[in-house]
Amino acid sequence: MKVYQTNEIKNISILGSSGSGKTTLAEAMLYEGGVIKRRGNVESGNTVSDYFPVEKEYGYSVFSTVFSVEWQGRKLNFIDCPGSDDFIGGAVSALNVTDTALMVLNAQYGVEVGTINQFRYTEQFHKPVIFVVNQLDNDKADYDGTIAQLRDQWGSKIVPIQYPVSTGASFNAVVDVLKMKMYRWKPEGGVPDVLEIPAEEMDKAMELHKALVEAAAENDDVLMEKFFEEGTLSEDDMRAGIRAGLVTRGMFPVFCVCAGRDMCVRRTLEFLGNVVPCTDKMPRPVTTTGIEVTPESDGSTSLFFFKTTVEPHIGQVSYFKVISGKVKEGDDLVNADRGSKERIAQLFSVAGQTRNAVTEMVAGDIGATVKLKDVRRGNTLNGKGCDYRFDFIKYPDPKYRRAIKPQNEADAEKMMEILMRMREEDPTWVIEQSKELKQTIVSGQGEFHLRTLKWRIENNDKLPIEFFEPKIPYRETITKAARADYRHKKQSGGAGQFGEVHLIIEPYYEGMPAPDTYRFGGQEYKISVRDTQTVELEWGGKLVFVNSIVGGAIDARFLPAILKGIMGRMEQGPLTGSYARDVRIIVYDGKMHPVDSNEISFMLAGRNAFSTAFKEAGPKILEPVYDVEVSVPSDYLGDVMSDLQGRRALIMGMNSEKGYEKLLAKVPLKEMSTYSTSLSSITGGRASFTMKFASYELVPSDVQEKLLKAYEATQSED
Ligand SMILES: Nc1nc2c(ncn2[C@@H]2O[C@H](COP(=O)(O)OP(=O)(O)OP(=O)(O)O)[C@@H](O)[C@H]2O)c(=O)[nH]1
Ligand SMILES: [Mg+2]
Repeated sequence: MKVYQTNEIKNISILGSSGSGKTTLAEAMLYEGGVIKRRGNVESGNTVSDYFPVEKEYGYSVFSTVFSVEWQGRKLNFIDCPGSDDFIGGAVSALNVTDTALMVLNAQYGVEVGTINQFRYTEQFHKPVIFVVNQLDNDKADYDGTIAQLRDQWGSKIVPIQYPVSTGASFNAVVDVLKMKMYRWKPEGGVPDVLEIPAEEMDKAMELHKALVEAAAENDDVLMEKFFEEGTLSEDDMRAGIRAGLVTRGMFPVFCVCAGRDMCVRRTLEFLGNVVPCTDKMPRPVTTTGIEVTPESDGSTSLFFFKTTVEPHIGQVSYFKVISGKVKEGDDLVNADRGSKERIAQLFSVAGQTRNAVTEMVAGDIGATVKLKDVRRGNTLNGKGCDYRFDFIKYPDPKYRRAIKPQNEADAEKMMEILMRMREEDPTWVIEQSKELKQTIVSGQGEFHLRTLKWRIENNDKLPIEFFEPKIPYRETITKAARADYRHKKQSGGAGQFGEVHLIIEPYYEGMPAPDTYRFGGQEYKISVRDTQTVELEWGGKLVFVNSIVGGAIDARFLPAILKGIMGRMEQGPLTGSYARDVRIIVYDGKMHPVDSNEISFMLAGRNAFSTAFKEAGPKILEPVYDVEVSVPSDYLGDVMSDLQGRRALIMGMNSEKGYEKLLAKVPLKEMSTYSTSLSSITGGRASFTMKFASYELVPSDVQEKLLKAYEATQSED
C-alpha cells in the first residue's frame, strides 16, 4: 500500500444499533475495495470484522475492528463498532480517533434505542453523521417510516441523498438525487447500471433534489448567494455545501444500501471518498496541557494508542492514530505516559486480523504495530523533542456487576491475569478485588458483556469460572447519642490485662458544635475537650475521636490503643460487619491498673465499649443508592415505571424526547443487580440505562431486619 498523505485520509466509524448490518456492510466495502476476493457473512462466521471466536459463537460484534479501503486515490480507514450497548467501549474509542460517523439503520425498525444512544456519543464528540438505511431487501423494510422517524428525531437536518425505487425482495434500484441518476443492480450486486431517472420517478426525484440543493446552500453563505442568483447549484457546489453541513452537524445526509446483497455500497464509498471531510479539516486534538495539535506530516511524531487486542501466535496488537508527524518502521519513540522506550519494529495497515506491512504512516492515518514492550491503551508515544500526552477518551460507568471466582481455587492468580488482559482490550471492564466484600467483582455494561467474558475465559483460556451475586457494600451508622463503658480484665496467671473505658458516641455531621453536656439515665456528663482527632475513613465518612479524660483516669499513651480498637470495630461494624461511618466518640473516663494496663487491654476495652454504645445509639444500615437514567420508548413507560417502583426506586423526574421518555430515579444498588436483564426483557431490548453512584441512604426498617437476620445466620454458621 502506498503512503497516503494527511489530505488523502478519511477516518470513519461505522455505528448503529445491534443487528443493523454494520459488519455486513464492512464486508461488502472490503469486497468492493478489492481487499477480499469473496464476501463472507455473519451467519457463517467468516467475515473479516467478526473474527474473534466469541463473535463467531454469538453472531454479533463484541470488539471494534479496524479496516482500510483504498478508493479513488484516497485511504478510507473504517472502524466497525459493536452495536450492543454492552460493548459500547469499542464505539467510544473509535469515535475519538475518527472524524465521521456512518450510522447504519435497519429499515425494519428505523430509529432504535441503540441508534439514539450511539448518536448521543456523536453529539458528545461533535462528529459529523451520515445515516445509511440498510436491509432494504427485507420484507418488513419500511424506508418512508424510517425517514419519518429520523425526521421526528432530527427534523430538517435529515436530508435524503437517495431513495429506493422499491423495498423488500424486489429491491434492486435507488434514485440518487445528488447525481440525479437511477442506480440499478443485478442480483449479485456490485457495480450498478447508471440510468436516467424514469419519468414516473422524476417528480419525486426533483422534489428531493430541490430539498438537497437548498440544504446544501444553507450551510455556506457563498453557496446561498449562488443559489439565489442561479436557483440551483452544481454537483461540486452541492458537495461543498454538504461537507460544510456535515462538519457543523447542520445536515445529516441519508443514504440507502443493501449490504447483504452488496448493493449501493460502491456509491456510498464514492460519497465518503468525495464528500466527507479529510482529517485535516476536522477539529484538532488537544493535549493534556491544552495544546491544540495540527495533524501535519512534518510536525513532531506523536502516536495515540486507542485499542489493544491480544491475538493467538502474535500476542498484543496495538492500534494507533498518528496525531502528528510521521512514523517509519524502526523508529524509536518514548512512551509519554510510562516513560519507557519503544521500537516500532513493524508498521501495519489492517483489515481485521489481516495485517499488511507498510513502511511509513503520516499524520491522520490509523495503523497497528506489534510486540511493543509496555504500551497500554490510552498511551502516547512520541518522537524526539515531543512531549504530547492525550487522555480524551472517557468511558461510560459500569452498570452490571457480578462476583467471580475460578472453579478451582488454584487458578485465582491466572484468572486475575486474564481479567487484567481483558480490561486492557476493553476499557469498560472494571475489575476490583474488594478487600471489603472479600470478593473479586467484575463490573461491565450488561449481562451480554459478562456472558462474553465468561465464554472467552472458559473457551479461549480454558479456565472454568463462576459468577455469583456480589455483596452490597453496606455501611453502618448511628442516629442518636449513647454511652457505654467496658472493663477488660484478664488476671488469671501470666501477664495480666486490665483496661476500662467509658465513652459517649453520637452521630457525626459537618459543622457540629463541640461536645458539651450529655444526659444518660438521669445523670449529666460534662465534657472538657482535651484533644480531638478527625479520621477521614478510606471507605467514606468520618470518625471524630475526642479525648476528654480528666484527672489522668487513663494515661494519654493508651488513647491511640483505644482508637485502634474502635477503628477495628468501625472496619467491621457491630450490626452486619460492614464499614461504619460518621460517628463522634468522646472518651471521658476510665480506669487503669498500675501493672496490668497495656495497649492490648485498652484496645479491647475501647473496642467493646464502642460496640455496646453503638448498639444503643439507634444503629442503622446505609445502602449505596444510584442515580439511574432510563431511556425508554413511550409505549413501554408504564411497565418500566412499575418495575422500578418494585425495586424501591424513587422517581425523581421524567422528560419526553420525541417518542422516548427519559426517566430519572434513585435506586438502591441491591435492587439493580438484575436490572439490565429485566429492562431488556420488559422492552425487547429497546431501552437503555445508565447508573452512577449517588449517595448512602438509610435502608427501610424491614430491609434492616432482613440484613440483621442474614448476618446472624452467617455468624452462627461460623
Ligand atoms: N436481508 C438483509 N439482511 C442483512 C443485511 N445486512 C445485514 N443483514 C443481516 O443482519 C444480521 C446482522 O448483521 P450484522 O452485520 O452482524 O449487524 P451488525 O450491525 O454488525 O450487528 P452488531 O455487530 O451486533 O452490532 C445478519 O444476520 C445479517 O446477515 C441486508 O442488507 N439485508
Ligand atoms: Mg457487527
